Amino acid sequence: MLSSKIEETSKEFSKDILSVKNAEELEKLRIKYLSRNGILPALFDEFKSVPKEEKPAAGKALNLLRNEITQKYNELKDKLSAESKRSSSKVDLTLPGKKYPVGSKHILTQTLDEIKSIFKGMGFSVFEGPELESDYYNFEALNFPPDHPARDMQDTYFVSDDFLLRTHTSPVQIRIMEKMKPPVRAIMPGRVYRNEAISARSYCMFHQVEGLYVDTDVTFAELKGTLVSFAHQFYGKELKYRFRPSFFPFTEPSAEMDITCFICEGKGCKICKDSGWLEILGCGMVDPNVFDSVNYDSEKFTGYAFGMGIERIAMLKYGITDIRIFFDNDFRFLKQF
Ligand code: 2NM
Repeated sequence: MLSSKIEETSKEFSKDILSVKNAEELEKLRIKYLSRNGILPALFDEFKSVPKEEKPAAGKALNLLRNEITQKYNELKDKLSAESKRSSSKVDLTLPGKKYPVGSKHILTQTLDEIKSIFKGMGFSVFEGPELESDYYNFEALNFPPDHPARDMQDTYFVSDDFLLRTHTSPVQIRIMEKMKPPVRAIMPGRVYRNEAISARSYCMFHQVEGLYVDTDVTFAELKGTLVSFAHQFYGKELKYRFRPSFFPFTEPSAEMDITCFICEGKGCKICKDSGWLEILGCGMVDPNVFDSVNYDSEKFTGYAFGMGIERIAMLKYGITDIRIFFDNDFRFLKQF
């Protein structure tokens, strides 16, 4: 009998729908009752063979059953999809935060920043200039004689007969003096290039900071005072120092500055090659010939200049024994600073 089947189906559906917990089970429910081969279409098939006088009552019951099933099915479907949306966008505020790696400046940049800041504190400005230079700015204006070994292809990267990769930052000092009248007090940091055999101690490119002070009555004593103050600020107040006579084409007299080896405290070790001293820079009083190149009156003005290699300074400070490691981009080295 159709009417009893309708009643049974209604009861069975009410029971089945209670156990549906997710979209997969809901789909099984839909297939069982509503799909083309499901229970509901089968009941409608049976309706066709119901005797005429029973049709109104049976039809009404069948329609009620269909409405009930589709309505409850749709309600549950909406409820489950809302729940899954809510759970997928849920933010768990108790989870620990993501860790983002923090980068840092290259150790050469950090060293240069520190050097710049010390000299700025003593009244120096900072200037930069081209890395591709002319023979004139790199050598001639700086009083290098025509037969100086640095002017050889063997030692310098020539790009053409007249142009080269600068071997020091001194050409920037020439350019500044051409533009400015004394007093001039400035440092010039930058890359320099030398055609040397590459080893733990020398590389084809490195960084320099050179400094220059020109005014009336500038003395060697002022040069020493400035450099000693720099060394104390950079390496610490306890350090001892000495100035040794030396030679550069662009300064007369010239000197090199040593500090006591802070690795062995002067006793002698591998870093200072058992001398107890570390050379940190070269310096001197600007040669009058250099002043002539830039049309400064060498009777009226005197000046001092100095230069240091940043890699060397950083190697000494941090105990680095191979210059090439600065340029390898090896993360294990870089992340230590
Ligand atoms: C050094 C050592 C000594 C220097 C001299 C000049 C200039 F342009 F004034 F002549 N610039 N840099 C100088 C002096 C550089 O580097 C080891």
